[in-house]
Amino acid sequence: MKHEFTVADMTCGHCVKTITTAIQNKWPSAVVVADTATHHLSVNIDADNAAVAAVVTEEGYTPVAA
Ligand SMILES: [Cu+2]
Repeated sequence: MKHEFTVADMTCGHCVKTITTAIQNKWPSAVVVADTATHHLSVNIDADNAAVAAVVTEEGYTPVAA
């Protein structure tokens, strides 16, 4: 299942690495695609949308369902 978010405060490669690592620590098989230009985050994993958003929020970012 694909989860799409806009993360306005995901602005550089460091942000992408932090978010990707946190998601893959929780779901090792998650496919994460992030674009700092559009602030778009796509996470392909069989999990609850809110659970994915919570992991991103825990890292200090602000995901909005897109
Ligand atoms: Cu950054």
